[in-house]
Amino acid sequence: MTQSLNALIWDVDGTLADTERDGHRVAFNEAFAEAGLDWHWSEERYAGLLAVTGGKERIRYFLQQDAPTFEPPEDMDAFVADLHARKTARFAAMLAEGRIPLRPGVERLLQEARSSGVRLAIATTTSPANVEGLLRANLGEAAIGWFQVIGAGDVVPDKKPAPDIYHHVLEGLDLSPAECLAIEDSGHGIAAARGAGIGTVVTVNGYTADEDFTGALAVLDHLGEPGQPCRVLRGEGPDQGTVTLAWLQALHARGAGQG
Ligand code: XBP
Ligand code: MG
Repeated sequence: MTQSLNALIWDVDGTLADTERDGHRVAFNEAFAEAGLDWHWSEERYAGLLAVTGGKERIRYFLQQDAPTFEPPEDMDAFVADLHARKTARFAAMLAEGRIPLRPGVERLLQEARSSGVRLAIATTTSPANVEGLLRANLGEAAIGWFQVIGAGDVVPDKKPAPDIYHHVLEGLDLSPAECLAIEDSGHGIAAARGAGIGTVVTVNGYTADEDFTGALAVLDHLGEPGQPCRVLRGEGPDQGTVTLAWLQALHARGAGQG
């Protein structure tokens, strides 16, 4: 018997909002300048650095890859943590200024799920403060409470593409993978969701359009809005180019067991 769709599990960066190129990347550069470092992550360089999820991990990866000429500090953990805290503060300021809107269809689909009793959760690599800031800025403080579980950042030892964060969220929801759908934007994200056995819909963005989405139930350019239809990039797509809860429920029923 096919399990009904009981929860949507949302990724954050690139899915709820297009946060990387003009958000996180800019916040990292502002933090480097604030710390007196002459590092600058261009849009192009950042594309390569997104191979590593997690801001702290990304800074370490940059140091290994680009080995900037600087005197390595005694306590590297503290150095990286301080830089990341500066970056997170800068990103929080951008969110509070309303500079990072939700992607098309996100608010509409969240409201459809809420009014249909389909539960909501978040599974993200980004820091918890960024999730709350994004929801608060775009939907108001109460929206944080729409999500039964917010699995974010360091709450699990291994970040995406490891499935840990999705296992953490399934446990918090007390649901099986077959009762859920994940909405993701990246190769790392679908790898994590499918690693946890969860059917996944992908909405790509500028940095992820050419990544590997093997096993996705659908690959779209966004969730669509009436008058702003989505484009189907792989697999099947919704009628009229708008991803509705009803379409996700039908897709989930057809894709059951593909997880
Ligand atoms: C994307 C990430 C995050 C952000 C930066 O997360 O990999 O690391 O790039 O945020 P997801 P932090 O797509 O899983 O939402 O600096 O807070 O890690
Ligand atoms: Mg993402």
